Amino acid sequence: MAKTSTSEQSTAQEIEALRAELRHHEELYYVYDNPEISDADYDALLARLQALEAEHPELVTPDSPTQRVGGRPAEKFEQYVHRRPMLSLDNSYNIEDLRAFDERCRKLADGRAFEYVAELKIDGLSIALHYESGVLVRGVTRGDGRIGEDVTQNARTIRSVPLRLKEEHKEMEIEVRGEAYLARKVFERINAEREEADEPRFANPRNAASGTIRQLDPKIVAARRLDLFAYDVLAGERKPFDTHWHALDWLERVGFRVSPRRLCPTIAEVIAFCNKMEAVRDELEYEIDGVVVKVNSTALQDEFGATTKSPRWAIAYKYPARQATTKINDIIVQVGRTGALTPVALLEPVQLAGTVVSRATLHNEDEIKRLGVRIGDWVTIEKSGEIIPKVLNVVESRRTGAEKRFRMPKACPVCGGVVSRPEGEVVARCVAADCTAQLKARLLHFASRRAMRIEGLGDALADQFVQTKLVRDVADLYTLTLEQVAGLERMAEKSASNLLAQIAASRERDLPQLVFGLGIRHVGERTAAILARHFRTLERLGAATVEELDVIPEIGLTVAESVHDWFADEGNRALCERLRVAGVRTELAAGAEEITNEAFAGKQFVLTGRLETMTRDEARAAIEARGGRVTSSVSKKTDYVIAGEEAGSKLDKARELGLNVLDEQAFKALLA
Ligand code: 3B8
Repeated sequence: MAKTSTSEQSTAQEIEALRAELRHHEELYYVYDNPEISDADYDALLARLQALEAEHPELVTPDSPTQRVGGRPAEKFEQYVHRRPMLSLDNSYNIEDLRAFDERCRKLADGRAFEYVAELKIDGLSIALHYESGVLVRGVTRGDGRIGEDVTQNARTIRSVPLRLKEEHKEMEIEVRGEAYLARKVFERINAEREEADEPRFANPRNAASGTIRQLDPKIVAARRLDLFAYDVLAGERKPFDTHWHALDWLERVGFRVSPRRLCPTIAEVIAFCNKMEAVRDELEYEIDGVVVKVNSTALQDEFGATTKSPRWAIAYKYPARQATTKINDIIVQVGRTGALTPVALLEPVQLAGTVVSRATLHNEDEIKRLGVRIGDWVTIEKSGEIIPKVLNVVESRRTGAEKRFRMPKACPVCGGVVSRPEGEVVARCVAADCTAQLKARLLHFASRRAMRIEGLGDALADQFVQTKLVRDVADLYTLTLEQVAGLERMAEKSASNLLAQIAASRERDLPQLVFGLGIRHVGERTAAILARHFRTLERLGAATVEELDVIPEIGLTVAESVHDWFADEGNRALCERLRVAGVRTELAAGAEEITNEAFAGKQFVLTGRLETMTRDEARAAIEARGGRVTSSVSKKTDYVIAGEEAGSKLDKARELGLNVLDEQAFKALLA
């Protein structure tokens, strides 16, 4: 071995120690949803490791946590032939189908006893992960089942995919198969960001996940936060465990996430599991489209074999989709804060998955063309994880001929300004600089809960501010006087002074909220937080070059350019300066200034059910502001479970574990 100096040795040691620490925290976070340290502390450790690896490129290994942030974009994906084809599952849509599957299996088993494993069917896409001596060496999509695409770089960005197995298997080469997916929350964030960026929305989390894994730029993939549930293990072409149940246990042991499952001696138990999971389906953080039922014994699996398409030892039991049929009474056009015109269908109110739906977004002109929707049409609508349902298709058979075609307006429906839709873009925009609809939308965004949280600044008030020209940009809010506000229609002095107090209080919001509130294109809540934490002051963020922005993990070139362009604008710079002069905090709040509260500091909270007096985000913010953490699943480590109305399985689990359960009133008391 070459001579190495002691300092090099100690660097190598520090690198290994950092990696071990990061792996430990990744597992707590991504597999157990139970972090011990803050995101900022994690980022600091990762940054230290990145710095050391940059100085010592020879010490970089493929299983280092730094490899998750995404390297250079690929030109294209190489094809890869699966050693054992990745088949797809046969579907069944009702209990009779399940019983028929059971009959077939029992015939094939010819009197021998066997069990089933029922597990959740995650609505994502299947990928294969290859490990050699415990290290991830390759990730491949299912493709057509025989040939997939090599997406190794992208697979590495998935935090719930261990880059190194915690325990090696006696086989040198192991293939783990699993379902990559996007959590509902992440899906909604991505679609919000895409809307902001004028990119077409993804129809559902599955499409979004599949578009993401096939992204050539791994940085974008890293920012999208895919997740994975493992569901199978192979060693070459063989299954290395005697039962599927043992395989799943092993997967969990070596660092994978495995979805909720049950060992079922009879098909009746399988059916009970299907029904139970259907009832809690909406509470899950990810979309499922059913339950997968598998014969447990791998010897029997091999014996039953497969058709060219699907294995005979497994079946997917699919839940009914949440769809409804209703009529489009009208199509209106809304103007967003970037001037984007969004057509919205006003529906004949209809019951769908527990709520009454009366609006559905049509997204843009191309979408209306694609669907062929007309005013007066009967349509099928679907609600997935999103709050706003979407139109799936037109029920052509119900057309009467009285339906009217819809045309996007040539002028802004609010200010009458010019509408432009540049070549190649899907979104039409009002380009008037003084469009009141845009200004109003900007004000509402700035004042919204996730931004500067100015309570009481709602739709009607924003309208008046804009109409009376009292407010021409968000900085004007901070110079409003009591006389001006009290002088507005239907505004009592008391409400006016309340509003001014709210505006004054918003000066103290932290930098991430301000950056988000500015409404820079492509900068959603998460990106705003990354930028704020990186630059720490608005001034430094505003002075950053495209290159400086682009090198930040998770910030891609589009965002970098958008941020740079925004701050390059004279008017926007002046706006920032006026906000600063008005006393708005433009620096990241130091850790010491956080309010900590004995009852909260270092404690873990889980929120479940609906609170009457605050939203989930507000409750989370209140807990975090006092030094507590909010996690999504209940475990022994949970200190408090806050249970609102209609609390579900989390509350049951909390009671089972004997945890502290607080109702809303008790929680408020604790906060106070
Ligand atoms: C055999 C077993 C395909 C699948 C399988 O959560 C096969 O097991 C498969 F040919 O696609 N979406 C799962 C999921 C998917 C599959 C599976 N198990 N849990 C899923």
